[in-house]
Amino acid sequence: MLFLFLLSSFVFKGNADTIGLNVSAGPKQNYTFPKDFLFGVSTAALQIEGAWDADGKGESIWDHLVHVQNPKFAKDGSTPDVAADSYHNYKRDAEMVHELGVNIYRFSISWPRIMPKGLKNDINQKGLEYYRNLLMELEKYNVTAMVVMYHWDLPQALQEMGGWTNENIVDYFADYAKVLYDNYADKVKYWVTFNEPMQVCLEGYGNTYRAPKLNQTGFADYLCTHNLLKAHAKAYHIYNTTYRPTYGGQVAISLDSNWAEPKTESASDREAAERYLQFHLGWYTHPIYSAEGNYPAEMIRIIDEKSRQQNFSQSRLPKFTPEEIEYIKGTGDFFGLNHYTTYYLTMADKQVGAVPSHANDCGIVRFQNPKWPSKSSSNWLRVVPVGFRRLLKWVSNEYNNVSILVTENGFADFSGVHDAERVSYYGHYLNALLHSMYEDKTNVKGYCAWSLMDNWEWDDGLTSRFGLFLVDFKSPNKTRTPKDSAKMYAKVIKSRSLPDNFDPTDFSAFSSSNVLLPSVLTVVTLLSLT
Ligand code: PNW
Repeated sequence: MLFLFLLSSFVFKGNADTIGLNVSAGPKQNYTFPKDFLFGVSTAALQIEGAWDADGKGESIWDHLVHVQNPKFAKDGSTPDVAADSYHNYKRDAEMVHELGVNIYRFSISWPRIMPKGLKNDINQKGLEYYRNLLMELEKYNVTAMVVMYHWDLPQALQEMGGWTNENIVDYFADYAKVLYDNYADKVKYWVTFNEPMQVCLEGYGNTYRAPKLNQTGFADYLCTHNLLKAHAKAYHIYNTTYRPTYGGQVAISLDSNWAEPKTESASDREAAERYLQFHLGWYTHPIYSAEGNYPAEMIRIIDEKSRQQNFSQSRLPKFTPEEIEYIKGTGDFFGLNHYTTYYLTMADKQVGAVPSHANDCGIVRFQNPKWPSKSSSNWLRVVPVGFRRLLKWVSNEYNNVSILVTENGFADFSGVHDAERVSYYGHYLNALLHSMYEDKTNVKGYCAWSLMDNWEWDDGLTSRFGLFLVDFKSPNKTRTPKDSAKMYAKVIKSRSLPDNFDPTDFSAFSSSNVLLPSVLTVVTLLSLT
């Protein structure tokens, strides 16, 4: 028994991996969350609302994907047609938000629910009513609304005109934003134009991982980003000039980023990690948050050069005019950051990806250490809290100590209310956040957990659960039940500190992903039987 104890503490508490990264973000301290620190919880319309064609809602590109393009898209064959049925359960949703004791509820509005074909000549009053009701419900509980205008569900009618590759979408999006401001500016303090534009453009236009599965990397992903950034800036300026004087809210964008850890300390690996960050996060954030604006210089240089070599008459990376650079620069009142996991980076020693492609333009290789704690239903989600701390520092250094609001962070499992892994994940990542604020002096203003409840997790369907509340998808009312993590999060918010029993060296909740323990247990059991 003693032997087993010693062995398991060696296996699970020793958290330096073979390459050398200690995944813990730092030792136990008595840091507390400042009084004005904002806690929140996030969801997205398509993932929870259901009612995909109710009361005049138009078809979105995700409806089209799962009904027409590929009904087997989600690995369990499910669709978001009903999901958690928040269209009918919004009162319970608001009540759950209230039970957690958070300050902010970040949810998204479905563009085709408000404008069925995406254009302003046809506005669906029932759709407008739904979100107004939800906002009033939140107001009742004193919860501040953070509204995401676009969490990936483009009206299909606009996709048929080219979607984000059609420059006219800048004006269509601006019209949509105005409708939202006109109807809800009195009730919304924080506006987020786009959630994770990289998933929209790189994975949806450059790949097949998200709708509309265009799979035209090296072209459509760059075009999509170009128009999307202009649409973001236009929505920002409209608020700034017309609505901010009256309502005084804030407008920003939510960007997703993994942390990129150099595989070794070599100059080449460090360059690969930096290139990863610039070609993914910087692609979106340099134009908005840097002092000089525009895409990262290194990204422009590499893609221009490769395009020349590939015989194109112009660069595959579109150019902003000097006026556009100025117009986009500074259009974020805070930096919305979504973060889940970490990768190692190294330079590719041969061509990577198709020629041309975004991956080939990057010319780097990323991988994870299979020994990093995991045990998640999302195979990419490994638990590396120190990566969160380093990413926050990178963003702060790169963008002049910008105000950061973490708009998503969380962990997925296979279901159940006793979710020790999620409890542990939140402990570790909030510990990283506290170390970041107190030791690295980053300007983190708030944190939203992903997600309020289990939902339709895109290609993972209903199999991968990110919720603080469990949703019984089989029950007629989609019954919601708080998990242990919901109770833990509520306590953290109330006490402004990490749980008393939190141990930053303890990753044992994720232990069964480690192949060593099961084999050790088997050997020990066999030995004890003989
Ligand atoms: C985010 N990655 O997506 C989305 O904003 C949510 O809608 C989603 O449910 C949540 O994270 C969990 O998946 C991402 O692998 C998913 O880098 C994966 C990655 C990035 C973002």
